Amino acid sequence: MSKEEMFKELSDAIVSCKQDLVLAVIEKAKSEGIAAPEIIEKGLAAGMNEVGIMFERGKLFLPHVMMASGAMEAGVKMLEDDMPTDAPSDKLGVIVNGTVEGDVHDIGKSIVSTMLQSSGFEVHDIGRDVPLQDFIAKIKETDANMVGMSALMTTTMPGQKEIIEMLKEQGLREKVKVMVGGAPATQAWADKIGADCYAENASEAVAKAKELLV
Ligand code: HCB
Repeated sequence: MSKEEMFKELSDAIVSCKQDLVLAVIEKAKSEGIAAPEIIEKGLAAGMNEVGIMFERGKLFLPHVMMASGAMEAGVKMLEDDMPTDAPSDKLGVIVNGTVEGDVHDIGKSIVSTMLQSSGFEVHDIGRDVPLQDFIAKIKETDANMVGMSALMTTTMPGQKEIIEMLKEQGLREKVKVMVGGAPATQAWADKIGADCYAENASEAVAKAKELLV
């Protein structure tokens, strides 16, 4: 089976919520030497994106999305220990990453945290549905030089803007780089609210964090 066929099988297993099959295909992909980040992005996340499209078109309903999410989370967990450990001995930067208040979506945010961590950043993942002031508190507590904010809903995106305003009010904006992510975010949104960067996926989040901090 080619790499592409394996990614397709994995993506289809997510769409059909077959957790056992997801884990079996991951095992197969690992034994073929495929890197964990590639399995996550091209297999698992691709499947989850497909679920998103079908949900948006009304072709499947929330319980299905929840089951697919469960299969995705189990897959990511299985790959955690296989994330690359080519991190330099000195940390590249300190990043607080979380999903903004009112928003429980955290699959993508958690993948981003894992990938940033395995690339050499000290990451403080503060979870999902995080009160906006908690982002600021964590930035202060950890002396972070970057914040990543995830928002998956148009209704919660304004929280990203508010955090930027709070950073300005507290005199922290010059010191802390800001990254925004989540399906409805775009480069235009990042520009509009004055973020330093927008990351479409986890690999891009790592590349942009390196560009800004290293
Ligand atoms: Co949810 N949901 N959902 N949902 N959900 C969305 C987001 C909609 C777009 C679907 C739709 O209706 N079209 C929609 C939002 C519409 C809007 O904008 N207003 C929606 C809705 C409405 C809801 C509920 C309100 C549904 C309800 O209860 N009636 C409810 C939300 C309640 C709340 O938050 N208060 C809800 C619940 C759920 C779950 C629980 C069933 C489940 C989430 C499980 C979990 O996360 N633990 C869920 C899911 C899975 C989705 C979809 C189908 C997929 C999201 C996902 O995991 N994608 C999503 C549809 C979609 O996004 N198109 C749908 C896969 C990951 C890998 O992609 O985009 O999250 P990602 O992350 C990428 C990328 O954005 C970037 O890198 C990641 C990795 O590649 N990135 C960052 C993300 N965060 C970053 C942070 C950084 O610092 C940097 C980069």
